[in-house]
Amino acid sequence: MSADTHVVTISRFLVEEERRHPEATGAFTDLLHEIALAAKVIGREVNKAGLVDILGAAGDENVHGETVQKLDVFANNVMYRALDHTGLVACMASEENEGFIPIPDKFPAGDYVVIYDPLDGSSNIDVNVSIGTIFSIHHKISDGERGTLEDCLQPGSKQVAAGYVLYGSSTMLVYTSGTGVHGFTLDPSIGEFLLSHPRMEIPVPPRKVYSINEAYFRRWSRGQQELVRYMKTEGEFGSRYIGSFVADIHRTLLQGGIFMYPSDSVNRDGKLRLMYEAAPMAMVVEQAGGRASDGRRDILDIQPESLHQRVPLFMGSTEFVDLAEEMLAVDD
Ligand code: AHM
Ligand code: MG
Repeated sequence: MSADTHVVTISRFLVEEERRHPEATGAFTDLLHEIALAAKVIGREVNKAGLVDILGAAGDENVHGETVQKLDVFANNVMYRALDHTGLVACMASEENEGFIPIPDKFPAGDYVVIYDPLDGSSNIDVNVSIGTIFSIHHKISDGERGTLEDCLQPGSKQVAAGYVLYGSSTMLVYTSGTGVHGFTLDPSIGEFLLSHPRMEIPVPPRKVYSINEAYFRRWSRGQQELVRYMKTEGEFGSRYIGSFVADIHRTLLQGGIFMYPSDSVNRDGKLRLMYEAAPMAMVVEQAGGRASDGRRDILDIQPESLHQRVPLFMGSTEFVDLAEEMLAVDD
């Protein structure tokens, strides 16, 4: 794409970012290219999801005689296969896999650790609601040539980069590598992500919106109940809850507000996963000027103990996350 069109493709953006870091090897740029490619492949299938009834449902054979995979299984495979052979990655972990994912011996290993939720909110597919992919990138810290579990279990503050892909009314890729948050929208006619949201920042003052599954009200702690009661009465907040994490966080980034998935009497640690959902989105939200907390401490400071650990989550405009922490203190 030439400069005079004023269109910045993700490729051009990444190359220009790389030039600003003379020590860069190009490996990070290559890695993000692979993730962007995976996003396009997943997005293409997500857009066809409404056609399963006529083209064949998961488990059926499609018109080509191939078995149709469930979309989350498909997305998981696409992410893995986009990265396994590149020589850029030391190991991976996916919300869809029990253990950490080594790089097969037949491929060279690299220095990056990639952790992902390949298709979050997949229960929303059947009703045509936006879903997303979330990714988190660390440097390998172990000494060996190939990555280990220790490389995956690093606190969010050590992330090199993080981001998400939203399969919504358009497909967007949003990421940060620690110098602001940048959003790209897929132009399907040319198959390229184009820079549409440079330097995203949560607006100040923010829109007063809380986002929580309020049906769990009776299970909440006293502090949590008082917080939501305050927001809807004296606080004069509005309410929005899509029930699809990537979409709820994307709205919060663009408009402000607070997303909450607290602990409750049934789910003591909430529902969302620290490594696949909370930590990467916390890096994005903090880079956009917001905050992310488990109600007591910053999400990015939490040292993970296991790959699939869950964490209560309060994320969005700084002033509302601060307010949540203050009001939840009555529970201590
Ligand atoms: P999933 O990993 O099974 O897709 O669940 C994650 C989703 C998130 O996208 C969303 O924020 C949350 O579950 C909604 O949960 P609930 O239906 O309990 O409100
Ligand atoms: Mg998920």
